Amino acid sequence: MSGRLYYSIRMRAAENSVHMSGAEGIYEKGDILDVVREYTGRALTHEKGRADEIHIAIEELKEKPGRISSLPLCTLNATRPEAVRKAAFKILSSIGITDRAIDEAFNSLRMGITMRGAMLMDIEGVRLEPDLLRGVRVTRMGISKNAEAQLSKQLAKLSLDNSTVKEALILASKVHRYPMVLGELCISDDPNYTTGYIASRAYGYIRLPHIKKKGVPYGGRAFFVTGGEIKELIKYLQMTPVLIDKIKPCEGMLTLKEILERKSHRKSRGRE
Ligand code: WAQ
Ligand code: MG
Repeated sequence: MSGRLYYSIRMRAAENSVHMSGAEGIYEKGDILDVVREYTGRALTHEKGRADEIHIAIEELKEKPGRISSLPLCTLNATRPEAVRKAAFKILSSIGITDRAIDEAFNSLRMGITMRGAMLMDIEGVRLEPDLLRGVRVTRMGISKNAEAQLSKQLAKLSLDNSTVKEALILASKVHRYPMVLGELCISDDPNYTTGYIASRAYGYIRLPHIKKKGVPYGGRAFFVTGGEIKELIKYLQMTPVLIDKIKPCEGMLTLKEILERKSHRKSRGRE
């Protein structure tokens, strides 16, 4: 192992004190100046408006980032919102999450309150995070240059090579490394972005088109967790640096049936 230093660089921008955009990654020392320039540019030219406040944090990591693979990605082939929701239920309940918890997650994400972080929910739908308004922010994750190039190449074939998909996949790949996390439901808070996802180790990252109606300005994330120490989980999500350096396959559209069959294949191969 080399003694290279790594840095977590995080940006958040606001207009009139309202959060507008954010970005983060893990980088080597030689990249810092370029990344700061790129993040600043992003904040100044965001489609939602012009930031009047930009915060950039650069932090030397005291702990070497753990290297992990991305989750495999696919898109559920369904167009009717009702069918998409049903599929999400089927997939999440097959990994042990109760319908009650899934209902609770969907309902909370539709309440119209946008949290900064994610809800933590046990498999019965009971909320576990200490701050119910803020939720838990996942930070200190990134992707190596090589892996990012590979990911871009795979996503480009699916016309999905954009920062929304990449950042969500990177976040989910960190979250689902932790054995206590069984599954996740995510709906964007961007009114024009109607594709969400569910993620799990068992099935990977499954994009859900039409999970919300156009124009809805709120969304959120729910992590379904089981067993173990919540404090340790939160510490991992917030503090443990993780760097993606290997990309699992990114596929196009799959039907619910194909997705459900995948799980048994993965299992019988001893998974991943
Ligand atoms: N940690 C925990 N929760 C977060 C974080 C974070 N770092 N960032 C956002 N959230 C929560 C917060 O409640 C947001 O309102 C909500 O998630 C949605 O965040 O493959 O863009 O950044 O095409 O709007 C899905 C991509 C995009 C699907 C999700 O989420 C695809 C997205 P957003
Ligand atoms: Mg957003």
